[in-house]
Amino acid sequence: MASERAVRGRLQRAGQEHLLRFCAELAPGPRAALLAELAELEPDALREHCRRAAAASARAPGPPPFPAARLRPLPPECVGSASRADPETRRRWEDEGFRQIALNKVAVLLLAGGQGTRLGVTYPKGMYRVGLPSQKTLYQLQAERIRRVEQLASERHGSPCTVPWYIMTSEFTLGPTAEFFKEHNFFRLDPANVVMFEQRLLPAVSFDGRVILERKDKVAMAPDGNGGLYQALADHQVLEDMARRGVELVHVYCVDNILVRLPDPVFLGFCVLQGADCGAKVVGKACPEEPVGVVCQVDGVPQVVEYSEISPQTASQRAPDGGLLYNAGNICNHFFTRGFLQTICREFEPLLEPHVAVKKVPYVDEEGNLVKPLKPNGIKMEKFVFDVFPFAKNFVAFEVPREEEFSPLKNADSAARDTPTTARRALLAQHYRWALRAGAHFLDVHGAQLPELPGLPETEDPPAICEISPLVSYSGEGLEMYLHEREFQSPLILDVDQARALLLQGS
Ligand code: UD2
Repeated sequence: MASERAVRGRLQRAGQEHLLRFCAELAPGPRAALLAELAELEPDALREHCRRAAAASARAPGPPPFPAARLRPLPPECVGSASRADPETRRRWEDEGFRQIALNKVAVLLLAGGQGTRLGVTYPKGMYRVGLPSQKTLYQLQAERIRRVEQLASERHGSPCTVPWYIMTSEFTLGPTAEFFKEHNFFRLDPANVVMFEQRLLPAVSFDGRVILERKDKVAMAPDGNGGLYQALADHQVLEDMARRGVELVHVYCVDNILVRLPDPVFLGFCVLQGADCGAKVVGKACPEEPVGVVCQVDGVPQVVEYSEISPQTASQRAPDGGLLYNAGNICNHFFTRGFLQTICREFEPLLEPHVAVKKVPYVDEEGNLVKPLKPNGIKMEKFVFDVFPFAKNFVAFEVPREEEFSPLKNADSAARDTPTTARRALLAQHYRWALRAGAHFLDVHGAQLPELPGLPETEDPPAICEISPLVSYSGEGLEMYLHEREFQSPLILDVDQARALLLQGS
């Protein structure tokens, strides 16, 4: 156990001795917990962390770090498009992606260490149900997509294959996520192919450079951002695990996009055939103020400028065709080769500059009272997953249609956008479109045919409820054999059993 004397010495070195001010009055259990937590903080790194935070707060709010003069849109030669490519090219990309998957060279990596503060839930976002008829959670949808892609790749290439699923968690999400997967029998994936690992936490710091105590016996800690990925990969030898499995290509994504395609053979194939070491999927931005980063060039090098770091004027700039000049919206969906990740972890991770977020951080005051501040009082420092893009030798972006691939769950239903309702509608509208395309007819209670989608998928429910299990179709493929020239009434829940029943009826 860490002795108070040793811990005090380390904190003095870091200039943070105030963290022990309630230590003497704590019961033995909480006291030991506090000392253990403080003993983990490396004094020189802590001193530097606090210095940087205080310096950043002195600059805040300051001008955006990326003035317009440094920015350019991406050059067209490094951007591919799923919707504008001709069918033959698209098929080539998809074939290549499936080939790599069938060779067991592909892994997916989920960033799931965030705290879901905006959504306002106390459990990991992946466990959230948006109210689908099947009651599936985000984690279950993702697990089933992985299983379906494994099946499709195996069928195409005639041998079984595996897509390992790496899940980065944090202290806040690891326990409940691991428990949830066990409770659900890993959604019938082999647990040996689901690898969870934990990112680090960093202390929140006041504007004058002092680490904040959240309780008398607890430091206010927060995950070190989704760019904590690179440190976490090194901490837990994850790249070595990938190497042992023969994984060469890694499809990284964030937890809250209900439409996420993972792994996506088309995106993977495009990146591989372009010889890319690093890539990002993008969608056209919905409006200038949409909270997504923009993928662009900064000083001639590919980078993402985060929504919190771009000025409203730059975000609203128009291109000659009238569209947004910075229109390539980042959807936190990235491609990396294992070699690229290795180079980042070995050489460049220490060069990644943390970003500063000014937040309201609950704290104990000098008298030991718990305070929930009404105004921001602290700084959290985070690294961003995309900050490695400037180190790529061959960066590509891949544009995909929003209605097929992006509907994030960020906010509670009281907000106007990116809510459980908009996410549910986006998925059900997509499945309704797929069913119509496969030749299904939906009838109302009087037997009259229901129309195609009348409005924007985010603002209205589709005319009929249709939910298709990812185990039956991953991206709308193969539905004709169940649905062609058949009539249905709402709701149509096309799960594996229903699909089998429809096949039997048809034969
Ligand atoms: C992210 C992107 C933003 C845009 C948007 C689209 C980053 C830094 N920003 O913004 O550019 O693409 O998504 O939806 O990628 N996470 C961790 N550890 C952490 C913090 C976050 O794993 O310490 C995960 C989190 O669980 C989620 C993902 O990273 O899966 C994105 O995090 P977020 O929802 O906080 O990011 P957001 O919406 O601000």
